[in-house]
Amino acid sequence: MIVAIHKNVLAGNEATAQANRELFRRHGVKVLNLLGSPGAGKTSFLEATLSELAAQYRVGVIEGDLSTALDAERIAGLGVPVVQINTQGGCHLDSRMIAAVLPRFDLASLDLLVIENVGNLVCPAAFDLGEDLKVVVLSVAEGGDKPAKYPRTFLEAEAVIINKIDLLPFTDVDLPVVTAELLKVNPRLAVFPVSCREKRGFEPWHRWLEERLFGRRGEV
Ligand SMILES: Nc1nc2c(ncn2[C@@H]2O[C@H](COP(=O)(O)OP(=O)(O)OP(=O)(O)O)[C@@H](O)[C@H]2O)c(=O)[nH]1
Ligand SMILES: [Mg+2]
Repeated sequence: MIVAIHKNVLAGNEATAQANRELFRRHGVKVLNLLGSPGAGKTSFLEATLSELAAQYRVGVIEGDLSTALDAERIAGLGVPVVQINTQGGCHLDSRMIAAVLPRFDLASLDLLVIENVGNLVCPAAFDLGEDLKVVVLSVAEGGDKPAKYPRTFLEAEAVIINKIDLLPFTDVDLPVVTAELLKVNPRLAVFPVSCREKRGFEPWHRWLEERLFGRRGEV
């Protein structure tokens, strides 16, 4: 019984995700779904990425959180159009929440829409939003066992950002080991170690993203 209800929820989600995807395709908007644990550095990573990308591409952002507009306020500070969704306790965004806020964007004037999902390594991976790709932010402060313990999220993703590498000396995480763990779970992953705090490691990520979404090589 419970399993059947769960399936219905996902089936309903999938239909709206497809409608979102078709809308994005019609307007030529690429969509990135950003996942990761609470505090992994998703918003910090987005701020650092946007400070480069927003000069070249027209970007919009949807922020997902249980409550507050704190992340949206940070993104708005960059002059990027942003809408905050509060899930009122819900542990993930779903495609209907996204569909409900899309009229607040002029999609025709966007190249890229980034959706920062609710901080959670489990639930968001099960809900297609209509995005082109999922990227996970994993911080070294979380420990190196997270890929093995939460495989679904890493299986769904195309890239993983290993954030907070400035903190490596204070953790027991070894960068080559955690990278190998990630690739054991999903050999297709592109892996980018960065420090948002020290603003390093971003260039390969920017080049990869541009190539993946816009099919071009070059500086972003
Ligand atoms: N040392 C260090 N701290 C970082 C780095 N990136 C982010 N932080 C800090 O980590 C904390 C959480 O960062 P956020 O960007 O808010 O994380 P988040 O994943 O968006 O958090 P939620 O949206 O609440 O899930 C903040 O105090 C950041 O300043 C980093 O590269 N190094
Ligand atoms: Mg955030």
